[in-house]
Amino acid sequence: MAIGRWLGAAIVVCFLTGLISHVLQHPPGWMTGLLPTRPVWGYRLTQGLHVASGLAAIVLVMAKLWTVYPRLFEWPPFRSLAHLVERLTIALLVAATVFELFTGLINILQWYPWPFSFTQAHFAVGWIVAGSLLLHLAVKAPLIRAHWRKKTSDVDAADRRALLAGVGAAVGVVTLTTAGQSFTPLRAFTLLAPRSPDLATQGVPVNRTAAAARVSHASADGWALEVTGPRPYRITLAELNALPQRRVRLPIACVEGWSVNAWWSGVPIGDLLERAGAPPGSALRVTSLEAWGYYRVMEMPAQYAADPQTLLALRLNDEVLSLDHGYPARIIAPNRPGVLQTKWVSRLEVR
Ligand SMILES: Nc1nc2c(c(=O)[nH]1)N[C@H]1C(S)=C(S)[C@@H](COP(=O)(O)O)O[C@H]1N2
Ligand SMILES: [Mo]
Repeated sequence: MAIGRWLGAAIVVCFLTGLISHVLQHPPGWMTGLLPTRPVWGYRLTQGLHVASGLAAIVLVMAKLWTVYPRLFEWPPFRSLAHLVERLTIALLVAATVFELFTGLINILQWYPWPFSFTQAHFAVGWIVAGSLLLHLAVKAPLIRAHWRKKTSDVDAADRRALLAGVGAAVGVVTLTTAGQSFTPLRAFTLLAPRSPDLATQGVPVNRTAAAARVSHASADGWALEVTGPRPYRITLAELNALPQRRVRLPIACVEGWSVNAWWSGVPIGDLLERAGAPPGSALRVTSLEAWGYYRVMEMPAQYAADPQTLLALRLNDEVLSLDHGYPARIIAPNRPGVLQTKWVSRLEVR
């Protein structure tokens, strides 16, 4: 029961933070204008929790299945219609949860062995987990109520304590050795995190390298930013460097759970849009030099484009951006998923 409770809590946290991540990346039209730009670390927190609760749930699911294991092979398979329904909801819950945790885990390990789109499948099956968890709780409600009424627990209290301590320790170890990827005080313990922020250039890890995106110094040579709008223009790197610069401290928060704060400097996007004659409240489409990739084109709602902290960044931690971090220019905006912090920007289109 206790393991079930923890697992339930982990699933609820994972589901809600997953919803937040989905909405920030694919908002339904009516929500686009409502996405908040503050706190700047909002997505860093929710996505850190998403991955941490998912990793904890992996340990808890294994423990839970281990404690109920004999009942999975009960014979006869069902004794009544109610019993059959109960077992089917459990089968659905287990299958959907295992699918979510497994696809999530191998996604943060950057391994994509499946033919379907990870984000769509992971999002859809998340609803199945939530629905079947509610069904499971409804079916088990009488039992749960009886448990809460019972005063003292019975015979094998010592056994249960030992099991809970073991499971607690396992969850603790997994959390402690991975949470440092987003929670700086635990950075020293990130043994199991796939991308330690310390194995990074300019103090920030790199998910997709310039080589993987087929961007080279040669393709960035002779670069000029193209800005379309009522008064379209092109602007070179030297000209961008000559404009008033702003320096902000913002995190990169990857959907895969790692995140890190950094100093970014460059030209506020609002200044570049104003120069193109964009009316206030304009949204933006950003295109990358990269020839192919899911994140080549990015839509930026108006509130991010107008935010004084949203930059076309030219510098990272006071050095010129490395090619891997998006040289000659990249986007950095507050409270947005890493996938939307477009690197190697080549064009801004006022919408
Ligand atoms: N053009 C382009 N920009 C991109 C990506 C990409 O694949 N192509 N990856 C994004 C992802 S997933 C993340 S987490 C951030 C990471 O930025 P960094 O490599 O500078 O840490 O860049 C984003 N910008
Ligand atoms: Mo990312």
